[in-house]
Amino acid sequence: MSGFPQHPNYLGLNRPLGEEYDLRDLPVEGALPAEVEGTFFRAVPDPAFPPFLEDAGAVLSGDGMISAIRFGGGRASVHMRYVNTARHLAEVKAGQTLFGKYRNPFTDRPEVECLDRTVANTTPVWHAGRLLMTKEDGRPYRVHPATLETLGSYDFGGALKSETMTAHVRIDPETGELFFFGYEASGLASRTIAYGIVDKQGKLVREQWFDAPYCAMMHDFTITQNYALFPIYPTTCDLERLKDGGEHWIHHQDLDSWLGVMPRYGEVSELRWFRGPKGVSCYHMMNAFEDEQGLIHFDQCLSDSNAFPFIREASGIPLQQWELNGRLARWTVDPKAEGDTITEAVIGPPGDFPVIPAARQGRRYDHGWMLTMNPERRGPPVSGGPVGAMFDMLMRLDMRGGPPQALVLPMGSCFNEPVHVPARDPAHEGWLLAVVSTQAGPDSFSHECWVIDAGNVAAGAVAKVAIPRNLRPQVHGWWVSAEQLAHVAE
Ligand code: V55
Ligand code: FE
Repeated sequence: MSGFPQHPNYLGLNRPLGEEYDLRDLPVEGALPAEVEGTFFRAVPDPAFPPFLEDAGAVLSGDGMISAIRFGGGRASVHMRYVNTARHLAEVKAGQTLFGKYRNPFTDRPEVECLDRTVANTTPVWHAGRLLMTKEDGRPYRVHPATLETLGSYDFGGALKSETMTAHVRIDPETGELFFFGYEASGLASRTIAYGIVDKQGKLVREQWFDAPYCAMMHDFTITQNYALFPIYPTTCDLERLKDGGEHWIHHQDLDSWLGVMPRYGEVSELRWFRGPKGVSCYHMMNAFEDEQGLIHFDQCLSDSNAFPFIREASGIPLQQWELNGRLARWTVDPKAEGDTITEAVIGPPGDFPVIPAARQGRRYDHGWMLTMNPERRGPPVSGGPVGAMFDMLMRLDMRGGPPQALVLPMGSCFNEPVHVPARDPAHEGWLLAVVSTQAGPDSFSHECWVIDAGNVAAGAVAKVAIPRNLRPQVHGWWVSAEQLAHVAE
């Protein structure tokens, strides 16, 4: 891969690779737990061709690749394929980049006007026997879980009206329903939010639309057993700016944040907006739940400004990464009370990539895991990923107030987001799988998939699977058990 700019978006761990492969019988150190049987799907953005204009936001526009690390019978294999989006296929055919800046179609080459420009690079979602590669700026692409072949853009059999669907869906563990939203649902820069429910069989049974207070970057949302919660942080889009060839997103420190709260099976007319602090931003929520008093708690990786340097730069915000006051914050609202008050409590460290057991989605939970930076590290973190710095510490947080546990990596190593694999024994917290990358030279890295006891992360990996290939940083992953993989939808 050549011709890429000398920019951190394309250097070191972020070096474009574009390699499709299948490697079986990977070297395993330690013993793979028998119940880790299934596939760890990972979304890995990887730009196939150099950009034709300057765009720091292109770090989010890498062509989606799907990586599958398969476990079974004490063995592991790894597989990598491009998602053959309309965009990727058009660029392969042309032998060059045809699409311009991150989420600005007015900067595209004229021949791709009206072509779907999503890159399906953010989360592999499994639901009702289907594997979907998602990105918030468009509709998902369906991928075959066994062959990794792209089956095409997916609209729930023609039922989806929204032009977009989030990469952060929420699945209720009891009903099996998938809850999702899409923003800019009725077009570029629109305030329209779509809210949808897909039943356990994969049928889109409800889609309602409502307006956000302003057009905001809405990366994630949450559900509880009775509510759907839509957070709005003041990173906004403007159609005129896009038409002028500008940035999709500008962050505003002086604008209110909001939390939209509605009964999850209710009407959008019942949605109420609660007012949050000005200028804050969050990409990922850990969870949300209702307590015995009916209060709603909403736990999120919050910071005082947008975590992406390219967005702060475009917004003229001089804050550095270490000045963002990151924290795991709990917002509490009373859906039965008058007014629009949100109360905030700090319940955990700065960091991101929060993970909980799928069985606790929308319910009170005892523990969660997240990535953070070792406060005692001496020296710079590994460069890479969209923020430019990779996390080097995994934490297990006890939400009941017990002490946290930490797994600290040595200098030069970093974590990609873990997935949780449940254990059969209810007394065991299960396993975490995470790709760990280690710098070997200025431009070379080694990679392993670690299997970690989720209840005892401080003990380190119980098994390490070597991946003898180059890998770019992953965005999100999804665990699909062998049992689930046995039921692929038509
Ligand atoms: C994020 C990632 C994206 C994106 C918007 O992690 C936000 C946050 C990989 O693409 O388009
Ligand atoms: Fe995300």
